[in-house]
Amino acid sequence: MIHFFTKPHTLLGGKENSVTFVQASFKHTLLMARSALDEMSESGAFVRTASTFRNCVSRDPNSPFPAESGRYHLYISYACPWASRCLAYLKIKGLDKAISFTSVKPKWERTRDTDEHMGWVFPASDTEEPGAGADPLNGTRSIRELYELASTNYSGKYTVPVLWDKKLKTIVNNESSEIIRMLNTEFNDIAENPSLDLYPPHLQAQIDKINDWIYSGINNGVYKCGFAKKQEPYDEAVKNLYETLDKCEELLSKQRFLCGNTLTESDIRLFVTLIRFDEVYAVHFKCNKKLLREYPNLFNYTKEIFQIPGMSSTVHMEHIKKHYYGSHPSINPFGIIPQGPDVDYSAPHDRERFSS
Ligand SMILES: N[C@@H](CCC(=O)N[C@@H](CS)C(=O)NCC(=O)O)C(=O)O
Repeated sequence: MIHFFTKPHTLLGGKENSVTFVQASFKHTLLMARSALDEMSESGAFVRTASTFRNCVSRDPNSPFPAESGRYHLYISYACPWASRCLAYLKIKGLDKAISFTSVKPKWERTRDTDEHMGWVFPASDTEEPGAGADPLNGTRSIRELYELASTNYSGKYTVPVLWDKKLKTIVNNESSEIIRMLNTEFNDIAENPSLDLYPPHLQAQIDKINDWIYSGINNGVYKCGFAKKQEPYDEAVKNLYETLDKCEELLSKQRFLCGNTLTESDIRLFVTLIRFDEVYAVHFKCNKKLLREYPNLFNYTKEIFQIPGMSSTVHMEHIKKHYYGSHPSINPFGIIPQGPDVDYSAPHDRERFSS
């Protein structure tokens, strides 16, 4: 395995990157986690572990991972909100010709015959599951095998997204919050839309702050509701989720986007959770106190972002529903996929009212 630690400071920040929140009482459990379903504290609360591969692609041609067209591949699942952040950047920055991508199948399957691990697998052919493709680079059967190619002694979760370096045949980075920062700035020489800056210097402090409370209240908040194994942590997560949604609703009643009148990274990060809310989280994760459709500003805001050119192609609702309802038997033992509500995000929205 190749170790390079060349992390530009702009890629850091945000609670999801931090390993310091792992407290002694459940450290052992978390370090052993092989899947999100194992990430549990003793009090029955869901606690997400940090990602492992944290190198960076750089615009500097002399860096270990220089930004070159055709060199990198993004492994995603259309179902996964974290991977979908990265796919959204590929599309709106116009990088989908320079960086290829493949989606796995939506439903977790056994990744090996000799143990019980369930995770992301590739279809055997590109026709087996619309949207999903066979691994075009390494011929692996699962995301697990990719991690094992990159590291012989890896012992963490086998998560998507994975930013893969075709030249060095390794994982560059598996943390979406860092991958999107690289896609925003480091590939501008080859991006079709280099002037779009979703993390502009004058808004960085504001974006970082917003990301923090949206991550813990909403992005990760819905998982804390859904994966709680006791009433108290569930109640607490729901309270925090709805306080945070109310705060967003209030903000978006006064301005078009989270940081004002321009789209930023914070909006993409919020969008990937909101687009899954009524179809999945409201039912599967018991986030049913109020639906997204009952928040006029948040709902119209979600429609507006969905309608940005390129964005709708990142939302594959069939994959999203098949994954959540089908991959967590402890929550939905029979894997039945609810038929509704089939929300139309391409319907007109009222956000132009903020244009000057
Ligand atoms: N912090 C990571 C989280 C990625 C993540 O949790 N991905 C989930 C899919 S939504 C996954 O691959 N889980 C596999 C597992 O839990 O075994 C990121 O943002 O990139």
